[in-house]
Amino acid sequence: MRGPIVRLSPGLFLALLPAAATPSVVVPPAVAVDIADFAFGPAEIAVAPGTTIVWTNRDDIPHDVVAADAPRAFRSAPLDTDERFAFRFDREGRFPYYCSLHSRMQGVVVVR
Ligand SMILES: [Cu+2]
Repeated sequence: MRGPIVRLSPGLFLALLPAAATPSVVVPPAVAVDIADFAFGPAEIAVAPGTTIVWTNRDDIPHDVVAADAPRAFRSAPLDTDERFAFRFDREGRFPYYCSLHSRMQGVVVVR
């Protein structure tokens, strides 16, 4: 991450170098949920905080993925066949969602 440009004395600059050089790339886990035959599969899934859920529409008609609780944490655009939507769940809790095009299509992400 780049902060604002500031002038540092050479000594201070060197003092900061080790921290800046430490590798800190962490790839968070991702979990797949398929949308097929007018259903989310699995309809209920439990993940650890920081997990990204990736929904993929396997049907040949559009579906979307919309958080049920207000304020909505996520809302995808309508997904065509094989299109995906991803959302990272950082907070613990129970997050019901549905397809706004077919409201009987419902799912839940439990983060714990
Ligand atoms: Cu749908």
